[in-house]
Amino acid sequence: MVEATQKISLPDFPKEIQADPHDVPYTKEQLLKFYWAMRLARTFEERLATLYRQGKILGAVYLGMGQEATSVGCASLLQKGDIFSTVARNLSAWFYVGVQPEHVMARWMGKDQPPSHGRELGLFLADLENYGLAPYHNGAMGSWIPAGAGYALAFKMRRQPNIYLAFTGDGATSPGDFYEGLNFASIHKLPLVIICEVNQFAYSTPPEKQMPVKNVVDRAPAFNIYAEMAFGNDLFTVIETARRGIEHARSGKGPALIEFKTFRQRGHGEHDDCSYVPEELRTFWEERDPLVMYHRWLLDRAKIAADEIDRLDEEAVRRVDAAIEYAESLPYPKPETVTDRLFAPSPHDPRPEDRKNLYEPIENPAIPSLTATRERPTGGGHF
Ligand SMILES: Cc1ncc(C[n+]2csc(CCOP(=O)(O)OP(=O)(O)O)c2C)c(N)n1
Ligand SMILES: [Mg+2]
Repeated sequence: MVEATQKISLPDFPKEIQADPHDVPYTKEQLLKFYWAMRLARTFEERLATLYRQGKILGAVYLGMGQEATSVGCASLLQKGDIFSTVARNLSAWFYVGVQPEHVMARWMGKDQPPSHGRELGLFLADLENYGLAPYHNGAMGSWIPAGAGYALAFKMRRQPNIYLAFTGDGATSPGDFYEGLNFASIHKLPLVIICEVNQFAYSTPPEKQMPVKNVVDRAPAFNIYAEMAFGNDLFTVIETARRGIEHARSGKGPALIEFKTFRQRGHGEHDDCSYVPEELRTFWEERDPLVMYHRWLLDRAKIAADEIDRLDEEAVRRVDAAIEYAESLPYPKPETVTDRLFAPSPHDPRPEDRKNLYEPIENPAIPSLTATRERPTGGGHF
């Protein structure tokens, strides 16, 4: 842990978005679409934090507040057929591509809804068919990098002009999967783009305690790949930086590692009080809140009328209210379906008529059934 009194060095990032509105190639509708995804995610997560404290969420809650510009900027560059995977901090990317808040809220509440039917909460959205989001692999940090290399290999073998974009954290650049995945992707020149959000912590560990190099891009020479680093809270800096990496990968030149410096405004999860975050660091980054910076840029530089933006703010509150109402109205999955869709049929499965004779019913199960969650004020474990 960093001692609160320790002297910290802060980067030289501006408090304002730099782009000149005349140089930005977007219509007003597009500018407001960026804002909407960021705003909706922020409002959603603020409410989610409250719902967690009210015991209405099953399991732990992980939020991406403060990292919305990286998510939205990168998601805006995806093309049809591209696949991306997210970890805990990319809700605004999901909203940008059209995921509905009702759907995400129902997942956090563990309700009986496709595709997971309460099996996996809101942390990892997996919906390949509708949104091009990869089916989530597992919770092992960095596992999405070799898995992403596999998707990218499939694109290459099929001569499909698509990329696999994996959002990842700074902590996830230390486990072995990161090295194996990027090594393989580089050798085969695969269209894999890693967006690494350096949000200053992995749990409570700052980068200097888990990396022998200063920046994640310093790891890139080991793979001989394209790498670039930029400020992650300026939406247009994100878009321009990520665009170069994505074009590199899409044009068949091999993987790209893009590092964005940003800040995790909340704890690792909502169970974490962040007492290890030095005040000076928090203040520095909160003065560079990506949503606030973009809001100011829209008003002051792009001259968007305040009431147009206010309307979106109000609409976000309404959408989140509706999402909560919808999610609360759904049932929990039935306990007897607990193993449904978990196992593929096997030729060695017992015949249905033999099944009941194999095991005695369990009288006092060690793991309470899903119905018992009602008695638990807060659920689940943390990881
Ligand atoms: C291989 C492995 N080791 C440890 C963990 C436990 N774990 C989950 S998230 C996390 C920290 C992730 O930090 P980072 O990659 O920086 O992402 P962030 O949470 O900051 O977005 C750890 C250590 C894990 N899931 N997998
Ligand atoms: Mg991190």
